[in-house]
Amino acid sequence: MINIAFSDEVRVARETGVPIVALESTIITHGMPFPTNVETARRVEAEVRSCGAVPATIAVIDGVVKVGLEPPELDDLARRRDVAKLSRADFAVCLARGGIGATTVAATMIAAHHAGIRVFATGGIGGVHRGAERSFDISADLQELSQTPVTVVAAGAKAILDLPKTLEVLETLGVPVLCYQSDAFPAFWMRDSGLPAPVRVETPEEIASAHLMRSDLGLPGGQLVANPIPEADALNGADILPVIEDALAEAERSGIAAKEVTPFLLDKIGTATQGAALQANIALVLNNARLASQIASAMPQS
Ligand code: PSU
Ligand code: MN
Repeated sequence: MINIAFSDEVRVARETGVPIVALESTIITHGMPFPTNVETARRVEAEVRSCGAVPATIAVIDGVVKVGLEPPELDDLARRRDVAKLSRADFAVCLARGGIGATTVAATMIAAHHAGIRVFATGGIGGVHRGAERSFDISADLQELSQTPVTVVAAGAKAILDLPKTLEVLETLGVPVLCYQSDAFPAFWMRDSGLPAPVRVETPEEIASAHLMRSDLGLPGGQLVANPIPEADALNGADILPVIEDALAEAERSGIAAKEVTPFLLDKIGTATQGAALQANIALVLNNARLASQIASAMPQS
């Protein structure tokens, strides 16, 4: 039996039909440095509340799937250095052993679906890594989007990835990529990756009805909503792209592989940009939290 525990806030929301937005925890433990990680996590939760929804930050603590963290739990998770990064492959083992783990996009989708939550906000998804034709490094996030009916709001994907291949794999897997009020697929810190939007959408209502229509059609899987970073917070390609190249070269030289790749690159880029990348990251997560709250509010509450 899986052990799920809801925060008080999420439990009340479930009973009273208030829309709920799932949030991941790998961004806290492996995506941002302390204390910015916990400050950002709190701000994102507050943003969801100010939009009339309830945040459910998801993590595994002592073998329990926590759907919504109480403030001391969030604090503890953000400070610890022994937290596993859990994707689909590691999730059940961690639960069975009573371990502690932060959920990636893939694992957060699995937990959200178990809890009946249909909308999830994050920063960027994992994707096809550059050189994947040699390394075979393709994030399990893509496969999860094709299997688990959760709508994930992200600012596209970072240019640490091979973005054309990432979009190709999503298309092959049958995952709709809905670019919010944009003709371009966004590239995390930048509003335009240079790749055209597979589908452009204009409203949260449209996104919510497309989600419901998928299940009416009997199609498994969710949707990726790609929400460009606000103009005022976006970085210049000329500033960020060389930093990405350096970080990739260093990862290659150091033989970084498997689940260490993404955290390694995020850390290098954060340090090299002296916080500019991190500030942009915070702004785009808040922006995604707002849109996810609007989408959740546009779905019928059961
Ligand atoms: N990309 C980001 N920030 C992140 C991650 C990805 O810009 O924090 C995290 C997310 O939790 C995502 C995971 O699900 O990394 C993907 O890891 P991997 O590439 O090892 O599947
Ligand atoms: Mn990987």
